[in-house]
Amino acid sequence: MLGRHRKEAHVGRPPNERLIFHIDMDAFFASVEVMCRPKLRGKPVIVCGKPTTRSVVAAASYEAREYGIHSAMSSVEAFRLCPHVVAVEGNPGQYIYVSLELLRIYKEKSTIVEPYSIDEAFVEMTGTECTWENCLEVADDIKNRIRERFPGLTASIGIGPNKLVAKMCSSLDKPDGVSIIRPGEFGEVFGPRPTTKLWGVGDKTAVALSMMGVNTIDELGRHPVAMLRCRFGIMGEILHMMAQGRDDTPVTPYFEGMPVKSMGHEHTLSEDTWDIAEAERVLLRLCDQVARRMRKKSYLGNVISMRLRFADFEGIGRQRKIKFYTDEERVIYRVARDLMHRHWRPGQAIRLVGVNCSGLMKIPETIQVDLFREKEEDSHRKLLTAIDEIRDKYGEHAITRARLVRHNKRMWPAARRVSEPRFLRMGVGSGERTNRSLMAGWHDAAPNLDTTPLPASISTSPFDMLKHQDAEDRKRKRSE
Ligand code: TTP
Ligand code: MG
Ligand code: MG
Repeated sequence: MLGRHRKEAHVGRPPNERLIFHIDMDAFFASVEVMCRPKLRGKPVIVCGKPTTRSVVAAASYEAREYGIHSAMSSVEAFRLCPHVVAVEGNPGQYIYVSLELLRIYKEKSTIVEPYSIDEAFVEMTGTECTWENCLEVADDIKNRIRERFPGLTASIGIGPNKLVAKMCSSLDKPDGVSIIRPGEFGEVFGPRPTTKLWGVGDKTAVALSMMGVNTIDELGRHPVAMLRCRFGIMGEILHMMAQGRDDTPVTPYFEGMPVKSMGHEHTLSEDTWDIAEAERVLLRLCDQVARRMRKKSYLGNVISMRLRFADFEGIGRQRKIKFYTDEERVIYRVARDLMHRHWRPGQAIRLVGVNCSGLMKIPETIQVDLFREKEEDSHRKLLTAIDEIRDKYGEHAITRARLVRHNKRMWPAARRVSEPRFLRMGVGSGERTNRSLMAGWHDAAPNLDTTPLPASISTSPFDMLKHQDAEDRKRKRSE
């Protein structure tokens, strides 16, 4: 009844029965890294935050798992189990990019897509062209689209009449499998399994259940609900329902309400200026505000627009699509500044400067959790988080860029400057040291760290992409 081979038609089900896919990528971080470094294909690979002696395995390729390596194990233990395992440092920006692109692929099949974690999503197929009869073909099509977009990436798909069943089903045939549990089949498949296999049941609950004589999912589903309620409160009722494969929670798309299309700021200068450096400073401040708003609202964008209005009230607006999503002012600024330099002509007095970011994607909370856990490793990200926190606490003007502080050397002696990016603290605590240590960098490489540069064609961290884009711009300029 399970497995990718089952093609028999589903008969006799009410047409309005729910049909839900749960899609989980296989060895997600490790597979993305292998995709970027094809020579690692077929090798045991682990992805660590930073491959120091204290780091932990975030993801292990299926080849590494054959040695007993798994997520959350220390990298020291992983090297002990498999001395030739290749450790790769994680690239959070890359995983988020792939994750958001995967959601786009799923959205081609249904408008109702709920991201559940950085590599998982529920897709509500009820009411779409996907039916119990053709769901295997639809699942194969999704897998093919993923492979076409990201060579080498595979997903495992669980198909069921609700989220619980679909979720539990997707892990039955990993990697690269499709499993179906039709209405009424849950007990047959999961009934004999221990209660810990029920989604959300941890060791503690399993022990408490075991003390009541409940060891399997089947036993839990048949246990008097009143006794479960008495022991676990409302959770007891939910456990009882779950053990019978019942779940009526909706697939909740991460976008509720009207989607925000863009975020931008404009500023009319107090006096028109012919000085492009002055306009740049205004632009930088605007980029800072836009990026801050995007981070606050959990948006990433990939279309950056710049607008200028001149003293004669004529104006220009130019935009550029970049190849990755960002919420960082340094990226927005570099693109907007380049647009400004390309389209402003000396002699044009600038009256207004504006910047806007569109092509927005909401970062689902579930992804964000992973994002920031990983991104804490990234010093610039840490700095942005610190700055956001300072502004949340002390107001928007508590901290600014050195460039935006007008030539007041007495106020900002050299000893107090932080190298790059040049943020200066203003009037709060003793954060300079914090910033310095965030900038300190990291040098403790593990022996098997793979340092092959990523091919330019692969979307990677925003800055590699930006370099790539700059190179393309230079090429274009030369040919113009
Ligand atoms: P998972 O989907 O749990 O694992 P996976 O995709 O690596 O492997 P599987 O084929 O079994 O699904 O998690 C997705 C990613 O989340 C994973 O690649 C790395 C990250 N992660 C961590 O950073 N820490 C963890 O403890 C776990 C479990 C995952
Ligand atoms: Mg996974
Ligand atoms: Mg997962």
